[in-house]
Amino acid sequence: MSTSVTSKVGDSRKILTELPGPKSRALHERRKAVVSSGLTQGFPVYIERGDGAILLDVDGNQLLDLGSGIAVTSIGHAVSDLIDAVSEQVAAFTHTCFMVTPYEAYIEVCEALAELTPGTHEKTSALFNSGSEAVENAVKIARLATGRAAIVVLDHAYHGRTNLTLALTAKNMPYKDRFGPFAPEIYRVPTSYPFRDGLSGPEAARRAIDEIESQVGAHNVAAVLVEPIQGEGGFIVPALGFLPALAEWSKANGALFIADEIQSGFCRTGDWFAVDHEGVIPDLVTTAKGLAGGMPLAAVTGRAEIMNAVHEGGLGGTYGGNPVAAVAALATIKTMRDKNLAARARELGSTMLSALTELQRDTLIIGDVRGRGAMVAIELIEPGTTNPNAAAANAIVNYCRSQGVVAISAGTYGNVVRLLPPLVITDAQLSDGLSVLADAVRSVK
Ligand code: PLZ
Repeated sequence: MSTSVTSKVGDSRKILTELPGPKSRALHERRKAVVSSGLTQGFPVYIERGDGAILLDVDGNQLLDLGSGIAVTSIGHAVSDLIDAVSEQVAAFTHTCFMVTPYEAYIEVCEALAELTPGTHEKTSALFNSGSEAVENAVKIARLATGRAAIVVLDHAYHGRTNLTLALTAKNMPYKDRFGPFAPEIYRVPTSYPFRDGLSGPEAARRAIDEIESQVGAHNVAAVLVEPIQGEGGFIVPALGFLPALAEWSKANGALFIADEIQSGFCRTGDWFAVDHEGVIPDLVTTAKGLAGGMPLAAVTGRAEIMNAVHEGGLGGTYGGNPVAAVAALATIKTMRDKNLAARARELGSTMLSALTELQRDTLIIGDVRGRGAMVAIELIEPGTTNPNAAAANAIVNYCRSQGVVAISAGTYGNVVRLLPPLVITDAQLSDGLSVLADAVRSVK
């Protein structure tokens, strides 16, 4: 391992070699011999250190991070409070298994989740390692608590890659193809996708509810599971009124309303949670990613009577709520509070949305600019149509990467470029990133 403790990370993008540079290319060759080619290759620039919104690669290039490792490092890279908390915990003990001999940090994380998630009702949580695991457990809990089997999910949904969560995820390639058979009793209904359906929130909700009632039967539904802003599906922001109507329908019909806030939660959209925007109070909330600043931690949080309906021993796992990840979450939440990162996300959002809306006027390939807070995207189309233009999205992402800007694509049709900067990105860094993105869009015009 060649990481040098003396290497420093600057505060702006600086490219010294072609990208990927020679050391990254050599690592990539080594990788090919031993890492399964089933993993996405992404941007094969190998990282040595990070600081704030800058990543230093093994060739000494300083990259601007506009992806936060898919909405994970919202507080930025190398945050001293998190480093201190994790280092102290590693020195104290790394693991006991909470089910064998417990420790305080797990309780503190659950206290924070009870306080921060929507609603003032009594809540309890269970902690896990990945977003997929949290979603799987939310489904288990919902079925047990309601005594019903059917889970309703939306078109364009992404909920994970394990077998049950693949059944919940919509997109075939690359996620589901030939990995089935998938778990039964999952029903998919239309989402609210204003750019493509032109429906108001209540109209889109009516369309979804009609399908649930006619094709599933309200009394069979254990839960309606939604991402309040769909992430991998293309940063689809539902029309106002859609989420409240689905939540109300669920309540009226004895079904649980589950918000998957794994990508949209923890200040990303300018509130602690994306559902806060419309005052929706879910029965269960799944969280991960931004929760622990890069350490693997996920949670299901919900109404105490639902969460506690499970028999003792029904929930668990060796590592869930690992103490190192738990203290990382506490440091992350403290940083979000101290720096008021929800407010910063709103500022970043207004800067990004106005720059991208202006860019849209100069080009025929941006069909839609959308997002909330620091979860913003452009949807690329073939000029004069609404046909998805995945080639343009790929070209834009590749151009950004060639300039040392880490951008990522999304979308059922692969035609969305999404921006998920660390919430601590500076104005100068963001404006640099947006100008590279503008050049990228113009380069494919
Ligand atoms: N729910 C809303 O966004 C993870 C997936 C990347 P895990 N999204 C990134 C990829 O290609 O695998 C995600 C999400 C929402 C659930 C998950 C799953 O979280 O921690 O990846 O299991």
